[in-house]
Amino acid sequence: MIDASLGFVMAIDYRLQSADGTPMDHTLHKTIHRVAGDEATVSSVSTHSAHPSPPTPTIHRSSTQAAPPDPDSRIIKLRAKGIALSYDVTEIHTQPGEKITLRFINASDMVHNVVLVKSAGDITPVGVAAISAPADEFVPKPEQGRILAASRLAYPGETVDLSFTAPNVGTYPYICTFSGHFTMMQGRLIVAPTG
Ligand SMILES: [Cu+2]
Repeated sequence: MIDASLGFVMAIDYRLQSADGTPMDHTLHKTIHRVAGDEATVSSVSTHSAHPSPPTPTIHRSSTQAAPPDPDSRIIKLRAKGIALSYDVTEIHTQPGEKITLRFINASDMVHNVVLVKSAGDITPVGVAAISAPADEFVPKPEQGRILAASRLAYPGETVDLSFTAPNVGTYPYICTFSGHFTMMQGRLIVAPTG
């Protein structure tokens, strides 16, 4: 199984057994890929039953290029660093209708994204569903109704732009939906009336 487009390096299957030696009917499957001109990076880890073996989840990169940021938009930079599951900017203030480009600079060692959701109550449903949506870059289609805007995945060293128009007055969380990061990796967009 070699996926050249993802720079596949190697795959390791671990047979798991419990502490008392009882074999478990699961295999931990780890694949290591090389990402765009970079060192090898563990890009997917999954567990699955050995009988029968389902297809290994694979992260697909979007083939369509993101639209360039609106030249009239205000660019706000966000960063992630090291192994911290956090954005360096966790509160952004704006007014309804303002055009905004969140420029996410991934200076960390992990894959992240930025997803703007409609309310605090949407964080968990979107974040949990995202774990099962690696094929959609961790932006779950069944929960689109809770999502206002979503960036593509930013691999370590990448910068991605997310452009949108600020919605009505309110508070809108932004989260990373890459495999389980949503519980910690959060910020909020606060839209207040003009003046
Ligand atoms: Cu993340």
